[in-house]
This record gives sequence, C-alpha cells and structure tokens, in this order.
Amino acid sequence: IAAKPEDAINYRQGTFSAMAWHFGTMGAMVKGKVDYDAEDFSRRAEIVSQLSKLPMEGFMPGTYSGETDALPAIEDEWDKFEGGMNALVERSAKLAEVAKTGDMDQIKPAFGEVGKTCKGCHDNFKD
Ligand code: ASC
Repeated sequence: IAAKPEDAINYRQGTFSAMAWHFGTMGAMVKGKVDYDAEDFSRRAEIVSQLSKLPMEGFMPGTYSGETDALPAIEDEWDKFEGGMNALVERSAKLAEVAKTGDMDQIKPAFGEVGKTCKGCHDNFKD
C-alpha cells in the first residue's frame, strides 16, 4: 500500500467514525433509549461487521504521530493489537448473526462483547 501517513490516518479514522455512528445507535437500542427496531439494528450490525475489516490496513509505520490518537504501542505490541482487531471482526460478525434473531436476550451480550473489544484497544492503544 502506498499512502501518505496523513491519508492512512484519515482513512482509519473515517472507518472508526462510521462504525461509531452505527454502533452508537445500536447501543441506544440495547439500552432502551431508542425503540428497538430489529430490521434497523440488524442492518447496522451488518455494516459494523463489514466496516470492522477496513481500518487494519491504515495502521502502518510512520502513522503514530501527528493528527492521531493511535499510540506507538501499536507497533511495539503488534500481535496484541492485531489480536484485538481480529477479535473485533469476529465478534462483530457474531453480533450481525445474532441480530437476525431479533432476540434481545442474545443481542445484548453479543453487543457487549463487541463494546469490550472497542474499549480493550482504546485502553491499550489510544491516547
Ligand atoms: C461506542 C464507541 C466506542 C465503544 C466503546 C465501548 O459506541 O464509539 O468506542 O462504543 O465506548 O466501550
């Protein structure tokens, strides 16, 4: 991949912003702050699942300074970071599957697992 560092940073931030947009509305439904709409929730879960595959290629050498909250620890602990991103992809896929059931008793824990994955990486790798 040939990209300027700032383009890689913008790219991955864009993918995370889009994920947060959908995940935020899903969270509001899980918490009951917005009426649960099974079809809409499922659509968003599918989008998050697909988007989760995108940011990884934006993490490349020379992109851990400047207009980014991504910490150099990502490079120092690459396997751990990659494991977290892989977990995000897997858990998002699980959530998208479970979302099709429309059963909040299953959706809630699956949603929580994805959220934990977001937070895990933020705690370790985001300023
Ligand atoms: C969100 C969002 C995150 C995660 C995280 C979960 O909606 O934008 O980064 O959930 O807060 O702990």
